[in-house]
Amino acid sequence: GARSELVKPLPDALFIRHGAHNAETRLESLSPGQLVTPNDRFYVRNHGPTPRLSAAGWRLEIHGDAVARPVSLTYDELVTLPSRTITRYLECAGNGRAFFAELLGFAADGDPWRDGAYGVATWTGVPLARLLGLAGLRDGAAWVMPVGLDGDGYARPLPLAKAMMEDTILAYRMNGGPLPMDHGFPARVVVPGWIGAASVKWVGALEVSTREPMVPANTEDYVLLGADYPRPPPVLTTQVIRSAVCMPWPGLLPAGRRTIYGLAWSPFGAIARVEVSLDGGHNFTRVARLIGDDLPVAGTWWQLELEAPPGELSITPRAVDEHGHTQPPLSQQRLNDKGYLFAAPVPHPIRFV
Ligand code: MTE
Ligand code: MO
Repeated sequence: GARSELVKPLPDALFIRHGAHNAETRLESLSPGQLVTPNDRFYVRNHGPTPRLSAAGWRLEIHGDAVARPVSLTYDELVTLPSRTITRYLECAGNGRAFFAELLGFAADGDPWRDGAYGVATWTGVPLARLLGLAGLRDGAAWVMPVGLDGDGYARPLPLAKAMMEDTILAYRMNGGPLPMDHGFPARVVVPGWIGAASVKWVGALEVSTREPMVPANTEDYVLLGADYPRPPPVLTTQVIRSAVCMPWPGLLPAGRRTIYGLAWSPFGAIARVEVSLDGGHNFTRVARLIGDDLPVAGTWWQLELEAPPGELSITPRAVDEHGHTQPPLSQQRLNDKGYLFAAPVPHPIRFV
């Protein structure tokens, strides 16, 4: 029979599926206070089926017109280079797309992800800067394009300055084990703070060039298209600061004294505060308590105690980070045809019975 397009099981209790090879985490299935998302619950966003690669047959080719001497590394060679371990989030640029339609009546193209195309992991890998150093950069080197070994060779160029940052790594471990197949085994790029599309999985090559390579992921997808934007369209880079209530949609709870849990995250740093509105996002009168780790470019759990009478109530969190960035009001949410970067606070409906 046909085998599944993904390797890991996707039980309905843990995931909302979007087609055959995409699934978002049900945030309510996570443990409040435990920031790192277990691998078996981490969202998967693939442009096709997961390729099943072996470490033994794998090579990393570092080449291109801006490389001094092309390099080919085996898996064993990669994992013996000095490594760096970081805890950072990944989030799909389309996370929250469902809310363009639900809250603004704007039909955006693409899967209607809610809040669960977000996950935090502890990644171990080799900084791209070190790998590029092995090959040597020529004058004029300006772009590094990690190329995936999946179907069409998904690839997306990174400006050299971002590739050279110490936290931009070629990761081969996730949460203490080898990178799972669906998350890019044997090795993937992790570009903290940037849209998930930059963190290329199943990397087989790093192509270093003087000119920006033009590929679907920086011309048609992961760009801002629409009436508000110029042509050629701006290419997406950094994510937006966001927050979520971790409950089914809508939530259902017994009336009375309850604790509501949620997550908040920022691509710029740690979360400083989570404010909460109980009137649909007009007045943010409450401040949530942050619980567990609050890590820069990863996120934090928060909780809010409330006394709820029977009836409908919406809970709207709004994150503020250590640099003062916050979520724009819904009235300032910019629209784009593909529904990227939904940033406004989301009123999460709960029925208390
Ligand atoms: N890399 C390859 N090779 N192929 C892909 O389809 N999808 C990208 C990125 N890297 C993708 C890829 C997108 S759009 C996202 S959001 C992240 O991987 C998702 O990473 P995850 O599946 O590990 O959560
Ligand atoms: Mo994505």
